[in-house]
Amino acid sequence: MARLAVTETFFGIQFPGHLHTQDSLQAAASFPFRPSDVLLVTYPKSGTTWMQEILTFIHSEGDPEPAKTIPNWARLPWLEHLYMGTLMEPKGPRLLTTHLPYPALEEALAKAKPKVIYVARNPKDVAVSYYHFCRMANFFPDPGSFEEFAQKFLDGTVHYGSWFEHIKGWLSCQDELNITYFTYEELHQDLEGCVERLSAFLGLPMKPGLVESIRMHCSFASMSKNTMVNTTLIPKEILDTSKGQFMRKGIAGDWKNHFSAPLSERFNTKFQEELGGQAKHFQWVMD
Ligand code: PPS
Repeated sequence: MARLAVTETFFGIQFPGHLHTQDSLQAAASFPFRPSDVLLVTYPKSGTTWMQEILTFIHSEGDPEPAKTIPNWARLPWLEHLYMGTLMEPKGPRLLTTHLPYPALEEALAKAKPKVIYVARNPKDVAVSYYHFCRMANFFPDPGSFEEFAQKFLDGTVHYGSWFEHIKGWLSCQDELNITYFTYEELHQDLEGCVERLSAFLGLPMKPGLVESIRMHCSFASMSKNTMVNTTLIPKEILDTSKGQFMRKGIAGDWKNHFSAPLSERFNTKFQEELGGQAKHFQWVMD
C-alpha cells in the first residue's frame, strides 16, 4: 500500500498515510504492553536509529549478528506502523519504538508500566535533519524552503506534530512511568556513560567488550554502511536517495549552517516560552 499522498490525523496530529492508517494508530493507542517491554520514544530525527542500534547491542551482549542481519524496524518495531500486527513475536523481551505523543499512549502505558527510554535532540538540529529527510521522502509533503519548513516546525504543523508538545508531554509523566531520558548530544559526548546508564536501567549486566563493540558498530561510519539501518533497501519511489541520505551528517550543531540570526532567535524565544525551567534534562547549545 503506497498511499504516498495520504495524510492521517490522530490526536490532532498529522501522520504520513504511507506508514500509518487509522487502524494502525488506534492499535498503538490500545497496545497491550507488558511490564517487561522496553519502549523507545522519540520525536522524528532525534537519534532513534542510533539508540535502536545501541539497544540491540546491549541485548545481544555486543554480538553484531542481529544488527547485521535484521532490519532495525523488525528489531525494534514502531508501534504505530502498518506492519506492526504482522511481525512475529520475539523470543526475548519486546523492544519497541514510537514517535507518538504521550497523550496517545498514556492509557496503554499506565496499565503495565513498561520501561520507557526517551531520546531528545536539540530542536534546531532536529528541524535541519527533518527538512533534509522531507526533501527525499516522497511520503511527506514538499517541505518548501528551509525557512518555510522551520516556521512550520515552530508552529507544530509538520507531520508528527509539535516538537515542543512532544517533549513536554513525555516530560510530564516522570512520576507516573518508569521513564529515563537521554539526548543525542550525550550519546556523542559520553557514549560509555550512556551505555552504563542504559544497562542499569534495563537491569542488564555490562559484559566486557560491550562498550568497544558499540563504539565500533554503532558509529556513524559503521551504521552508514549497514544496509539494515541506512534505508538503502527502501525503493527510490519512496525514499529518493538522489536527493539526500538518511545517514546524512550525524553531528551536533549543524543548525549553525542553516539558521539565519532571526530564525535562531525565534527558536530560542519559543524554547524559553515552552520549556523554560523544565529543560534541565536537556542542556543544548541554543546559541
Ligand atoms: S527517524 O527517521 O526519526 O528514525 O530518524 P532518527 O534516527 O531519529 O534520526 C536520524 C538522524 O540521526 C543521525 N544518526 C546518527 N548520528 C550520529 N551517530 C550515529 N550512529 C547515527 N545514526 C543516525 C542521522 O544521521 C540523522 O541526523 P542528521 O543530522 O540528518 O545527519
